[in-house]
Amino acid sequence: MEVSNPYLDNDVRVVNTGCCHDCGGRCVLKAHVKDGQVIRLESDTGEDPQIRACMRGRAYRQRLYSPDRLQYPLRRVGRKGAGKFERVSWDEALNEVAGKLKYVKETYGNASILLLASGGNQGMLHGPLPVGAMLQEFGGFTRTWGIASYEGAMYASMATYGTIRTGNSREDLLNSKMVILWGWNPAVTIQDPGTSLMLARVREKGIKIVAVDPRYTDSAATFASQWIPIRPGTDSAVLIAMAYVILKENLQDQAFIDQHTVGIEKYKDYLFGVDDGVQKNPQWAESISKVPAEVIAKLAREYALVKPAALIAGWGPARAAFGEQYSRAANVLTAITGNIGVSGGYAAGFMRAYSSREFSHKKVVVRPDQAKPKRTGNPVEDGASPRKYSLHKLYGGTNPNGARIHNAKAFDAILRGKAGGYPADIKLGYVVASNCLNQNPNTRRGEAALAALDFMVVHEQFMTPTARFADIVLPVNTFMERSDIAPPWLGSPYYIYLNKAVDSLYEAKSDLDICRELAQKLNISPMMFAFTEDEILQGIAAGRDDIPDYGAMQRDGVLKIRLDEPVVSFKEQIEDPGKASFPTLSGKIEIYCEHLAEMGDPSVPPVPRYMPHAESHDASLAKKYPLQLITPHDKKRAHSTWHNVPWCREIEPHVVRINAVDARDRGIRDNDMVDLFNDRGRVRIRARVTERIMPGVVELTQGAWYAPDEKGVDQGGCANVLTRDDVSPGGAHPMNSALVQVEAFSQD
Ligand SMILES: Nc1nc2c(c(=O)[nH]1)N[C@H]1C(S)=C(S)[C@@H](COP(=O)(O)OP(=O)(O)OC[C@H]3O[C@@H](n4cnc5c(=O)[nH]c(N)nc54)[C@H](O)[C@@H]3O)O[C@H]1N2
Ligand SMILES: Nc1nc2c(c(=O)[nH]1)N[C@H]1C(S)=C(S)[C@@H](COP(=O)(O)OP(=O)(O)OC[C@H]3O[C@@H](n4cnc5c(=O)[nH]c(N)nc54)[C@H](O)[C@@H]3O)O[C@H]1N2
Ligand code: SF4
Ligand SMILES: [Mo]
Repeated sequence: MEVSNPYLDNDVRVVNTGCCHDCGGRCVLKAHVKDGQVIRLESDTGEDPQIRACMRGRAYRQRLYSPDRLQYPLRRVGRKGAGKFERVSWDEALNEVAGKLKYVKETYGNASILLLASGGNQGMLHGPLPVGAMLQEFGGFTRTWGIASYEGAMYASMATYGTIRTGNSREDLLNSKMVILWGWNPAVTIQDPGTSLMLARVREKGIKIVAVDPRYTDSAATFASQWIPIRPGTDSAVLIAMAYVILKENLQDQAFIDQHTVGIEKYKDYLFGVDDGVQKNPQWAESISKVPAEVIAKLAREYALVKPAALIAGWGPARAAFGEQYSRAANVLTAITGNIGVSGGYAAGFMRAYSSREFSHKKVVVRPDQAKPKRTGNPVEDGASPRKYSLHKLYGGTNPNGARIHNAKAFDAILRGKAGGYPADIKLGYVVASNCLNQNPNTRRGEAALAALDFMVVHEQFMTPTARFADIVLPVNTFMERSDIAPPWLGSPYYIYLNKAVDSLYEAKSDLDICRELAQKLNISPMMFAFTEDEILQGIAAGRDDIPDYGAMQRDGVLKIRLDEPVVSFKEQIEDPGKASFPTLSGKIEIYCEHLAEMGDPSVPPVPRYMPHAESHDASLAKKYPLQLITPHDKKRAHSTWHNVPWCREIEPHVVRINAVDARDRGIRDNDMVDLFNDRGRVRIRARVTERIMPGVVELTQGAWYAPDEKGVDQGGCANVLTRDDVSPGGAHPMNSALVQVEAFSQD
């Protein structure tokens, strides 16, 4: 949709579009197009709240017109991973993909086709959707479950509240008296455009902001008046000790607890050592977390007394072994202090504030026969039982069935198949909008797995480390070359309409068009493919009652939804419990979760607990690998996307951050080359010696592209060379739970 602007060159049209890769935003971009080329990008200049693009979106021309863009279909000619390909026609490429799909289906069955789909594009249409529709119609496929982003936080949110809609509108933070950024760094991760602006206003208003993070993040530096460094993986201990202090000193909101929660007595049994003889007091938590006992006690008292207070429990600490325990402990703390359902408070949880699909918190208890659906839409999954530890009695969240493979285990499943306890022997990998080799844990095992596949096809824009392992690579266009709708990230009420700005470059096509052509070769006709792109988008919009005028949204490139008042999750339940209940099994906030209790398994305790694991700071492995590695999200990229964009790379070099104490012990100076390694792999990279990370912890942000040398040492700085391909019982990926060693690198 074009808007003419009299102040501009008459040959320039301004296309209202947006940016929607997988970062914490979805932003307005206005593409200035001249002679079929985007010559300039600007962002939202319209009415408040402005949905302004960050530097990555503004640098998009360098991604769109990158000399590295994949231009035409490619067929592998060298060894897998070597990156040697030859140009083939679309017809040849698609014939080969269709032939392999048919062969694998006939020879091994549909379950041997594994869809490795991820969130590289966050539009509602393009990306994995058409591929799933196609493979479903083809007789089904094996699907993964387990979102790396938030699976642990989601599990905890479901167990505690029965829903993921637990957040408040960002502007409601202005009504808080204290805001705790617990493992939350929105100055970098965005977490809805406008969040940083709101935090700046919170600070200007004199509201105290505290940051709890092993790193002195940009958010801590910009907004917080107190930084509490904490050992990774020990947050649940500190949150549990805060509950201990509050209950011991009688600072809890007892009326709230009595009316809205179940299980406080059972939690007290754990806190006061009735279970195990251990008092979960601040001294106990200090010895685990390195946070001084008096700091814990003070924070607990402040949080309980300065009301309302907003504890924002980020997903990063939950992207860890037993990550769900941290989230559970945070949720329960917000309940004990009565900070739920009130303006200025915050329930933690999954933190979705607004969703057009979920206006009210409906309680739906899933009957046992429904937990094992006969028809799932994907024939491979029909009739499969819920996976172990699934919260299958609750509606929503993820309740994967046993026919699915956890995303972190995809490589292991490819390598071990049914003999390893997986539901299928995988032969064919179908990769879309995913750089799984780089982004899934344990990259070197990933290499072995991708090399072991009989066939792999990748839809991509660039020759990523994953695409190098493909047999066929199909070039995909970007969101500037097609139209789409992007929903907001977490809680801001708006949609972006991404109008196509320019024609597809080179021979690139959309995922939708690729699947349309492939479907013909497979002799199938999925219903979706009978419609044009615009018809499908209209259909998507029609399913949402908060998009009243598709045409206006398309024209403006954005639909800002006006809410009568800021969202405060669970306001109805708290104001009138007679009328509304929590969508949990008990109808209340579950400090003690009956659904978990029924599992009778100590790894999913019914009350939150601190639980060490094989790569905790004090595990026996720490003698060999004494440093804890965390792998946060980077401002230069959204995961691996924008990695190869020069304007973004200029911002700062990719380094491992290490505290001066640890560096000195190892003879490492700032800017030295170092080796960062464990039994899974080795990364060679420059060190940044800094006080912005606590001793004992090193940081390597995720997303830089894996680039192994001939000895298998990664020269690219890919964090997942070092991470564990394990799964927490709640489904969390343990990406912040790896032990490593760092050594100065010397040539000899
Ligand atoms: N710029 C940018 N923004 C992004 C993305 C991106 O790649 N780049 N990705 C987007 C996506 S898909 C997601 S899921 C979100 C992720 O959003 P988050 O999960 O919130 O992001 P992270 O940076 O992984 O983690 C947040 C903070 O947790 C801290 N942390 C790590 N381990 C621990 C711990 O054990 N305890 C405590 N207290 N803190 C810990 C990290 O130091 C970091 O500052 O970000 C989104 N936004
Ligand atoms: N160590 C560590 N690893 C992590 C994390 C961490 O915190 N630590 N975070 C995890 C998280 S939260 C996430 S969400 C994942 C993200 O993992 P991925 O989703 O795999 O990573 P992305 O780089 O966002 O996108 C993957 C690819 O999608 C491609 N792409 C973009 N648009 C399109 C499109 O329209 N069609 C197609 N076919 N391809 C497209 C991009 O070129 C890119 O190569 O990474 C996870 N990995
Ligand atoms: S990268 Fe994310 S925050 Fe930045 S412009 Fe794009 S959508 Fe917005
Ligand atoms: Mo994510």
